[in-house]
Amino acid sequence: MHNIVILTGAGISAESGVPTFRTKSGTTYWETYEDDLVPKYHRVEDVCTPEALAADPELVHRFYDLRRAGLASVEPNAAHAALARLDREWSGALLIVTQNVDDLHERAGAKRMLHMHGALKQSLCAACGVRFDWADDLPPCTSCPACAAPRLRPDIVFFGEIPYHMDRIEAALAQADLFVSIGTSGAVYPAAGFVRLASAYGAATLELNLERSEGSGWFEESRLGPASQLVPEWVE
Ligand code: BV8
Repeated sequence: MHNIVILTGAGISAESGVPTFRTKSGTTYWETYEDDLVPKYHRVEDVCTPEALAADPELVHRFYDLRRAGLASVEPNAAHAALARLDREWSGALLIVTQNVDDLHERAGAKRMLHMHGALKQSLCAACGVRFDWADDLPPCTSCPACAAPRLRPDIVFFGEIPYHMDRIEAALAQADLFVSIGTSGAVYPAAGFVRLASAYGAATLELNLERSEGSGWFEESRLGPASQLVPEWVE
């Protein structure tokens, strides 16, 4: 097992207190954020599509501002720490591909990782594609004087947009001896299809999840339980 690719989803951050997207009760993440300024959302389409950003940028920015603010009160858990230790100690190739937009993998010390759906701590100029570290007083888009009006947006991959780093992910999957999926429902593509790609390339496949995911049938092995317990056990 020399080359490992690990896919993580909202479930790895759940025990840190970050809400997941799809819960047994059916209440989705998108409906759990509200405050006095913004109404309760009822659909992904309200806050996580390019059309939503165009229709109501204030609402979309507010939704992501709320989630970014939430990062201040959460910490990495034992699962993030175990992956960071594996990253430090593993001599073979290793890539952590996270669907999450929180910064818990980085804060745990992970280095060989990427955010395929973007990151709350970044913003993007939609006019020229330049990224900024998020700050309260966001700098004007100084990199593109040509921008008549810089169009800063959350550096988040909305539904209908192409995830980041797909070439790098597909190259890693082609070389993988082992593909491990942690804390994801297997509901969102193309991430949900990675297990099939890895399998087709001959990799062994393992799922660590609280409950069987939509893609469980594609894994050689599924271990069910909380990530904070399963991941350190697996890394050991
Ligand atoms: C694209 C950023 C084209 C925003 C997100 C019909 C069929 C198939 C596909 C489609 C279709 N119609 C449309 C599509 C495409 C669409 C899609 O897949 N839709 C789905 C809903 C059907 N996908 C897209 O639009 C993507 N783009 O396809 O472009 C393309 C692609 C490739 C190449 C060229 C062109 C873009 C998708 C990205 C959208 N942005 N996030 C934000 O975060 O606000 S998606 C969002 O869902 C998050 O990123 C999240 O990570 C992701 C997946 O959710 P999960 O992470 O799995 O979280 P979830 O709550 O669902 O599950 C949690 C799991 O953890 C559960 O299983 C639970 O049991 C488990 N768990 C809970 N607690 C624990 C635990 N496990 C362990 N321990 C615990 N304690």
